[in-house]
Parts: sequence; C-alpha cells; structure tokens
Amino acid sequence: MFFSLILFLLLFISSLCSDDYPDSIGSAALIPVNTAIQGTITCGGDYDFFRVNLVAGRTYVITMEALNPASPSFDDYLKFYDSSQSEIDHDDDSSGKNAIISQTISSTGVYYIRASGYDGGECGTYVLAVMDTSSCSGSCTSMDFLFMY
Ligand SMILES: [Ca+2]
Ligand SMILES: [Ca+2]
Ligand SMILES: [Ca+2]
Repeated sequence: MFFSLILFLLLFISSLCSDDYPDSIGSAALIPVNTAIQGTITCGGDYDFFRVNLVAGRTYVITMEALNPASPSFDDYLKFYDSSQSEIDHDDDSSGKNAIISQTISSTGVYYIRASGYDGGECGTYVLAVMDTSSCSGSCTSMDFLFMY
C-alpha cells in the first residue's frame, strides 16, 4: 500500500512536468498510419520521436500542424528517417509555418519521424498525422483523420 502510494505520487509528479513523447529515436513512440495524434513541444528544445510502419510503393504524407489557441501558431519542424535511422528528408515551412513531408517508400519497414520546434524558442501544441495517400480522395490533410486520435 505504501509503495503503491509512492508510485502513484511519482507518476503524478512526472506527468506534471515531463514530456509527452520520447526525445530519442531509439525509444520512439508508435504512430499508426492514417492517424492524427496531438502532442506538445515543450519550450527549450523538445524533440518528439515517432516510429511508423510503411509499405513499399506507397506514398505517404506526414503533416505537423501547430495548434496554439492563445496565439498564432508556432514554427514547427519535421525530420524523417529510414529504418537505419538515417535522415532522408526534412521540412520546415511547406504550409505557412507548418511542416509537410511527402515520400514514396522504396522498402517496407519501420521509419522514424522527429517533431520539434524550428528552434528551442518555438514551442506549443501540435497535431501530427501520417497519411497513406491512396486512402484519401484528392489531397490528404490531417483534418481527414483529426478525430481519430
Ligand atoms: Ca513533447
Ligand atoms: Ca520529447
Ligand atoms: Ca516551420
């Protein structure tokens, strides 16, 4: 009982001040294809790493949209890595200050995404989506999947 109380307190305290998604590619969180998730870039240089399973021959669009109700959106930034964790693409401002990456995948496997601010001073809430373009009519936007997270 005592130890479970301590554990609860530790979890509670860490949830107040900790980051929502891992800072390192080695412990990246899974994001399913055709799903939009909400996260937060905490101020001071937070990186949020995700891994996603992609299929050869398909084209995927990855979008990161800043959501900041209190002020204009922050300047977000995306990097995209292959299965060997080598960077294959990055984007800063393809849509206003929001980042969009489009890639046709050559081999099936795990790929990695790094969501961040453009620099440590850019922070706020975002929606990240990975979309298989064959499942969208016309151009894919995360609005197609926004209510799935
Ligand atoms: Ca975060
Ligand atoms: Ca993080
Ligand atoms: Ca940007």
